[in-house]
Amino acid sequence: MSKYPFIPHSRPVLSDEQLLENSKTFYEEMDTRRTVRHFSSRPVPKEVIENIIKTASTAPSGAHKQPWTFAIISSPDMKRKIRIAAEKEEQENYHGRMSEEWIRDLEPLGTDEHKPFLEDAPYLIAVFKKAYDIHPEGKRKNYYVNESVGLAAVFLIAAIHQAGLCSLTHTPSPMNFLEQILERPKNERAILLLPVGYPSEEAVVPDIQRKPLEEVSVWY
Ligand code: IYR
Repeated sequence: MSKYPFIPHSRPVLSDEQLLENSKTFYEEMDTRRTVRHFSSRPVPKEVIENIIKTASTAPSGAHKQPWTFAIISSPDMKRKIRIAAEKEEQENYHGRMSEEWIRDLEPLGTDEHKPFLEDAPYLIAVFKKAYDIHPEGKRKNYYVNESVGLAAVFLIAAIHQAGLCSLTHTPSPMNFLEQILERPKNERAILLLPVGYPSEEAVVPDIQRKPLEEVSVWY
């Protein structure tokens, strides 16, 4: 017997029809998710964001360490600072640091160095990975940190969509300015910055397709 407690867990056994319907409904819902780059400033209740973060934090993680911090930014002053710092980096990316191939690959998405969404969206969520935990007795190891935080980010993006909102998976590069502006402790590294809210009335998304099942799966 483990010296740690275990509790029973089960799922109701559903009919095949019900499984089919559930899986199809969820797929169809998720297939309507789009990355949006034009945000409305329409306010969103704080409790909605709290629920979204709680959902993200249900993601599996290495040794259940949950090595993540979600920083939620709604202060206009802070959003402005973040936009200025991100645009400074992106200016250099688009005009020198990125290869010609990279710039060409981004053309269908219509991105550039201007990031007004960082001020327009009612919330920015910055996702930090915790390389290790800081305890009074010293450092404690975390495991599979990149994978764990990636999984939490996926849950976050799905929860934002399911709530009825949009996000942009933004990766300003480099993004250490987030650690500085938000004054995060030294064990935290920024991995993503997500504007969250409603799309603006003029919002458009690129007319791009997802790969079909046959192209993304192999069956044995
Ligand atoms: N970080 C830049 C460039 C960029 C890179 C990739 I890969 C994208 O999928 C989209 C953008 C920017 O945010 O514009």
